[in-house]
Amino acid sequence: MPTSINKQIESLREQLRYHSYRYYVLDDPDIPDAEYDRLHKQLIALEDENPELITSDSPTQRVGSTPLTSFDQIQHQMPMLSLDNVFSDDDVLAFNQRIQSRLNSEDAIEYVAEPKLDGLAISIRYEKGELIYAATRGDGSTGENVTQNIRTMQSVPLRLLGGNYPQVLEVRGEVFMPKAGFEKLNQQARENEEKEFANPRNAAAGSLRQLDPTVTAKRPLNLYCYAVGVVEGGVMADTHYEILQQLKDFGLPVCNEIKRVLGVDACVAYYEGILNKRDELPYDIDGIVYKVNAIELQRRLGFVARAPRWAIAHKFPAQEEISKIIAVDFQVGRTGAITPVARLEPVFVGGVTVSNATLHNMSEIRRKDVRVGDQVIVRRAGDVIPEVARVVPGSRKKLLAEIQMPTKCPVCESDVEQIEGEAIARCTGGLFCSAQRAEAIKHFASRKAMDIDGLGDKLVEQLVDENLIGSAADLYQLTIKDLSALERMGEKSAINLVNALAVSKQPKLSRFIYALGIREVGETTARNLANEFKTLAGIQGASYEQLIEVQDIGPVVAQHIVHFFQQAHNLDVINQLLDAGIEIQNVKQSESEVLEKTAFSGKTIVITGTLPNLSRDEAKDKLLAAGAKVSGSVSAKTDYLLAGDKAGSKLTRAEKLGVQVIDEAGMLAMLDK
Ligand code: D41
Repeated sequence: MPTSINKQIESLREQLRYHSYRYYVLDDPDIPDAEYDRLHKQLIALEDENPELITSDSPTQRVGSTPLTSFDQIQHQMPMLSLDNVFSDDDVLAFNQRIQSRLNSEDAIEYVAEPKLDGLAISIRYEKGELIYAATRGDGSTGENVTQNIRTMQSVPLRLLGGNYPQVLEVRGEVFMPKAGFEKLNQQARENEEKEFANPRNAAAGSLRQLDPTVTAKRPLNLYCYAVGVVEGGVMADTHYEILQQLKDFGLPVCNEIKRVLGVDACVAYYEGILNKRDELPYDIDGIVYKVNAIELQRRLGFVARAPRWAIAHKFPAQEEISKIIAVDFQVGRTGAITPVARLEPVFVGGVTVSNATLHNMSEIRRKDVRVGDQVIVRRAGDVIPEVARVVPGSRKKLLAEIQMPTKCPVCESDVEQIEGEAIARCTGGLFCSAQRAEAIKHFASRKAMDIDGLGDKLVEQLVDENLIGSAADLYQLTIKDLSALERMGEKSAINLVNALAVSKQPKLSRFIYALGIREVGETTARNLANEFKTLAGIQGASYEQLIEVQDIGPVVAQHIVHFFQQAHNLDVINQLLDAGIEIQNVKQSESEVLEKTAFSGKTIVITGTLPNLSRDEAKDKLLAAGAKVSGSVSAKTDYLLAGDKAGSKLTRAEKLGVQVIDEAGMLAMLDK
């Protein structure tokens, strides 16, 4: 009887280990989470009844209950090396040159390229397949014993899989916190009014340094292995890449972006590829590591000081740098929103020089307690606007005044209004405020609105500054004479612009609605309004109740639309536009019915890569006109991916999810049907 219980317990443990492996190593679970939980509960119940059968490598034994008072030191039997850093392609070429000349080889070297995770290096020791201890890197020779904490991580096997592992195996890897887990942790911290972590790296470090493992157990930590240390009583493969495959077979997680590349050019190409999808990766990385693949070549190359000659880290441009706030200005946007902007000592961050960064709004300023004169972390990630992320802790050496929202608009001196419960303060000047006027007119003229060729942002500002126009309607009163009198404007350009204005006079209803710049009415909403109500009068006369019935329109947008058409000055501008000869192309009664019948009606489509003939915006216009929804990211809900050249990660994702992929010709053929 006890043997059969023992068998049952062992079988449950094996199943749980296997499913963890499917989940964490293969990223391909074959049972739902609930089923895993059920097996886990079953094991707990059996172990509760038979405590003498509990072993320390059981999946139930991850979280120890005794907090430490301090961490013990552990001496690494084999030191943990460091990595040299380089920042430019030239440095990578030089690295490759050194290797080729040391090896006396003209042939392209095979490398393994790996994302460089931004976490903490650790070493985990397994003996006879059982996790014995885990230690931080420390100074490379001695680290801290963090076994209790590492054991709480679901992705770390307490027992290796299969039987082919060496008797002693030390694996080295990076412990990190995925971006989503980090956001969630900070969200909780905000709700509990606790201190937030500055970035995922700090959060991972803080979590690993917890003396109480029950705290660590609640932290979303993950591990990717990237090397082996001590290996005894068994052999590992003779290339780095195959060693990583072996680690996976033992149940250890390895990053699946890791690739073999032949030659230094392929290294740099890999770097560019990963840099391009850096923001889409679910974890932070700060560069790429290149390693010579053949272990024999690694051995021949050897080490300098504490770093191998056969590996190097090619760092990405930093996304965060320190600068100082010289002043704070308040910018007025098209909708009157007032945004505090920090003027900074210029700093190179995310690949560009930044001297202005947004502070978002007053509540963000208070939350981060930012003041003029502070040393701050400036952050520029991907294509997003540079922002002041936080004050450098402990850097404020003297009393600094709090930043105040001005009570009057810095542009027109109208009152500034801060609505209760809304983060954003607004100028109440409306079209009276020249900032809003200029922005409103730029928007009106823009490509997706009235598409007035040759009327760029600078020219609009010039026209507003010189008081030649006070509203969009005034554009249509401009003469060649007025325009040629402007600085930097030749007669030819003046003629072209007047022509472009004339050409723009027959906008589709949806473009005209979009051009009005009603708050939160984007292209799609404008199109839905046009399809629903068919005429400007129809939209203008629509009640709040009618508006919220329209696809994609919620209470807030409906309120903005109603409010817009209640403002006398807005009606004035519309009437002036109509008087100036604007002829809106209404939606014909039958048109949206036709819309519903296309192959794309109601379908969700993502566009990626470079199309052979159409621009992405042109393709999008065609798809929207055919009743499609165009979205930015591929998910299980995506119906089609329209893919052009250099489609990249969205294509990979679409293929993985089984989303149908079409090209430009395919799309045009479907539209023709
Ligand atoms: O992802 C990383 N952070 C990473 C770090 C990596 N992918 N590979 C690494 N390889 C090494 C050698 C070549 C020395 C085995 C490393 C590190 N070292 C490393 N991490 C911290 C110090 C050194």
